[in-house]
Amino acid sequence: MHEHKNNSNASSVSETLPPTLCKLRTGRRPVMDRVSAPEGLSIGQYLISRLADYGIQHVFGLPGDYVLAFYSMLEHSEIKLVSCTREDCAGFAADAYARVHGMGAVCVTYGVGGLSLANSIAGAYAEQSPVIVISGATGLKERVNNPLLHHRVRDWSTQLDVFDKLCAASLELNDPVTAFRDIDYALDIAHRFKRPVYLEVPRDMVDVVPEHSRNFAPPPIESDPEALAEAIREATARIEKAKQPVIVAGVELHRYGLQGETLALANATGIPITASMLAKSVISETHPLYLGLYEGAMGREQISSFVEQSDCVILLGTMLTDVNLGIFTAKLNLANSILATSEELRISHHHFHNVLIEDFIQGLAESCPKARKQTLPPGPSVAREPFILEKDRLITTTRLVRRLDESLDDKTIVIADVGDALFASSELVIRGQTEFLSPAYYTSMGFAVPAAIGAKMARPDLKTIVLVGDGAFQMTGMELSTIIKHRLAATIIVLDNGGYGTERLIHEGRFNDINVWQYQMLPQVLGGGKGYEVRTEGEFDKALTAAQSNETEVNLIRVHIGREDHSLTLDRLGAGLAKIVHS
Ligand SMILES: Cc1ncc(C[n+]2csc(CCOP(=O)(O)OP(=O)(O)O)c2C)c(N)n1
Ligand SMILES: [Mg+2]
Repeated sequence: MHEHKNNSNASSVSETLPPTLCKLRTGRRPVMDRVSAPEGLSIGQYLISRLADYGIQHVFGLPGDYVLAFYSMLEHSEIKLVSCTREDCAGFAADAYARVHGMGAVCVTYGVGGLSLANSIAGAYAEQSPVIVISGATGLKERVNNPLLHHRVRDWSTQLDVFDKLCAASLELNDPVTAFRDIDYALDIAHRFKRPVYLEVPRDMVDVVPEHSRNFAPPPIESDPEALAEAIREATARIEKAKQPVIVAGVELHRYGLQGETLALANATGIPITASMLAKSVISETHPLYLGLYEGAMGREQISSFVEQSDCVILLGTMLTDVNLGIFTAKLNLANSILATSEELRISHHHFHNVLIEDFIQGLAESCPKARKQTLPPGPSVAREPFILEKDRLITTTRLVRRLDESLDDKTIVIADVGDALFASSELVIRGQTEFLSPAYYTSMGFAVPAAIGAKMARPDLKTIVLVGDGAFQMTGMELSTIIKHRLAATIIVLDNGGYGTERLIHEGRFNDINVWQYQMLPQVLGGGKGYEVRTEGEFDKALTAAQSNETEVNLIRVHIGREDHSLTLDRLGAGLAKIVHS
């Protein structure tokens, strides 16, 4: 067994994490075993106390009569309520808060609220973001004789059934004896499996103080020691035999707090790291062993061929989604790969059961395989050309991203919406760890502006920059109103190409054109912040500089982008897909 050289690295990474994430970063272990529930608490009060146990300091949402009693209880608690303009926006905000903070919560009313929230929670499930969904509901006593109460659709349980499909656990708190246990169970599931959970609270249960309450003892989840040892032996042997091993870091490394362990493995062995799009910035993109994003034909050619020629691709916490794999233009040979996720571990064609990803990565780092020394392609910060501003030149997406890149530091979170905003921002070099957020798998438009609220509430110390297309902005951009109401500082860059540019590439049609808004006037209309309208590189430079130095309010920069202009990444994807279609 080799010495575990970089033990210290894991702790230095955890020191840079926000305190809550440090507390939660042990992945599967329960946050707290409640031996007995505190006496005299009502169901609503108990739920609030447990949210606080998980470090949740903000709950996003929108009230309605079925949830007012709980809302008022929340308002009088230590937790801050953040009301949004729509429930789906509150869901995106809670999702971003969960990604940055470790766990998030959203609270809405029955039917009209919950069903509007469903799409955001579907995204949280798909991308493994632990959001606690709390919904009010009709009182149990009100249901006698089956009346048609407002917001009800079909059955009393319709909304519960919908969320059952979108969450890792869905429970109605309809029995005082089991309510505390159900709350403990749901929170434990969200924490350990990094997925949303749903709690429905009938309005006449909020103030009920259970006479007896059951406790939940979270079962331990542990690796099978023999399977673990064998998997580490086999992975070590493969890595030592390989000519060109490479790590593809996935989003689960962030969700389970395994960046430190992964860096320990890379630093000790010299194995280079790439990341998938959904995991962008899971490892700081300026780390010396970081090569860039691996995204099939969408990514830099040098990186794609390095990974695809590798005889040992080590996929750690990576979801094999179409976007991560460059819309399936990636040519990965799983027979040459080690794939470790929270759901499976396979080494070539051998499948191992009951091995936790955290134990596997830690064990592998400790076994410290002797990997061959390799000549590496340059990392993203070295590979790029110096940027020379051309003042009067009409700005393009690629040049905008280069200019933006110049202004990034390790105190800036970038949030990208779906569309070319997402593809273009893959070209940014994110300096800090986990400072890039995007819905890069579920790809629901409208994520980014509301997500800025959640991210900013979770990390007020970091600057927040949003890149969003005009189409996506028209979906949820009114959430700027909440940003302004809470006096949050953020820079929102709206890429205005008059419509759905990404879709135009796939299929032209007038349905891809949208109504033109004077986006730059919105701060004035909504009561705060500054708006800018830019066409040239010089104008963008000026607006960005002003926005970056304005740390007290929102700055909206509307950038006119040519109708046919695309980022390099989107161009590469188009070319890659064309090759597949025409081969
Ligand atoms: C909620 C939702 N509806 C529809 C889509 C399908 N869709 C994917 S990209 C896109 C166009 C995005 O337009 P815009 O935000 O202006 O970005 P652009 O493509 O112009 O860069 C659409 C409609 C989606 N991803 N999400
Ligand atoms: Mg557009």
